[in-house]
This record gives sequence, C-alpha cells and structure tokens, in this order.
Amino acid sequence: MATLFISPGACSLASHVVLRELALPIQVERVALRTPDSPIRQINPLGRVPALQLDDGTVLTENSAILPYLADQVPDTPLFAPAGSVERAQIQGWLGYLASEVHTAAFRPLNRPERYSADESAHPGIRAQAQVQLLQAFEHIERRLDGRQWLVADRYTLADAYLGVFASWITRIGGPFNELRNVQRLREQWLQRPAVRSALQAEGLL
Ligand SMILES: N[C@@H](CCC(=O)N[C@@H](CS)C(=O)NCC(=O)O)C(=O)O
Repeated sequence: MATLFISPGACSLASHVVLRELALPIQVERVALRTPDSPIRQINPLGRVPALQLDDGTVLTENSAILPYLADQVPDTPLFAPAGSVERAQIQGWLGYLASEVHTAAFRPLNRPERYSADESAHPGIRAQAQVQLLQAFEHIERRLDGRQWLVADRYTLADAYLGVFASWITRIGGPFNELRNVQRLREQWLQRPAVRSALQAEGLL
C-alpha cells in the first residue's frame, strides 16, 4: 500500500489533510525529523516530509507535487480543476506561492536561522527580517481574501488546504498576525472540516 510520510504539525499536514479529504487508500507513517537515523532518510535524501511512496516504490516529494497528484486520483474532485483550465492554473499559482514565498522564503529563516548564518549573533536579525517577509506574504493573502471565502473560485481547494497549515502556524507568533481577519476566518473554516479534524487527531494535535 502507498505510504505518506509525515511529522506531526509539519507542512506535511497539508498532504495528510487532502489524503483524508479524498478518502484515498494510503497509509500514513510518522517519522522523526532532523535525526540521522530517521527512516525518512531512506525515503527522501533531503530527510524532509511530506514524502509519498507509491505501490511501485516511486517516491514523490514536495507538497506542490503531492497535492495535485492526490487530487488527480479522484477525477472531478472539487479540490482541483480540469487540466488546461484557468482555475487549475490559479490553484497551482497559490501552491507555488505558499511553498516558495511563505514557507521557504519566510518560515524557514524564521525557524531555522542557522541555515542562513553560522554566526549565532546574526540569528535575531535574520528572524526579525523573516517575520517582516512573512507578514508581507500574508498581507497579500489577506487582500486576496477580501470579500472571498476561499483563495480560488467559491469553493475549498488544494490551495486552502495548504494555506490552513500556515494560517495555523502564524497563531504562535501573534501580534500583527492576529489582525489578519480574513486569514483567521479561513483557518477557522478549515479547522471545522472533518478531514482536517481527523488528520489533526491522527497527528496527536487535537
Ligand atoms: N519544499 C518542501 C519543504 C518540505 C520541508 O521543509 N519539510 C520540513 C517540515 S515542515 C522538514 O521535513 N524539515 C526537516 C529538515 O529540513 O531536516 C515542501 O513544500 O514539501
């Protein structure tokens, strides 16, 4: 059986939530991160989650690839849109934005400043600037959600499933992030979805 490798509360929660939303027959395996003996190192040479191992042993990595792949297993799912459609391109645009501008460009230096400088005295400055970048990235999302319930069209899609994870992460920062009313509203709606609740429960987070 195919296996999705996750770590509780990590960005792999997006793939986990979508797997449950689609009720796909894929098992979920928790792994430790950043330990040399973690089994994820045998699956993904980068040692990162999410990683999806298919029945034939092929391994897919990156939320931006795994989320569309999962959705494509269920033709006509409202989580995605037909190949060639503008909606599909818009959903993919948000997946790219979340993976690059929000996760890699902002959360990573905020949480892992040691990857940007070996000089510990530089870390507070890296964190502070990363938080500025993160706020700017979320302000763009906040404006997009003005008068809209979800990021694309008028329904919950892969883009919202992914955004829900990062919208949860910012609650730990608070301050100006608490003022992002549209983002908070989307997060509350995301949290009410049975698939999100069951994924959180399975990850030991409820
Ligand atoms: N670009 C990847 C990022 C994956 C990633 O950074 N995952 C983190 C958890 S949120 C991880 O596994 N970190 C462990 C490490 O970097 O050693 C994606 O979007 O799937």
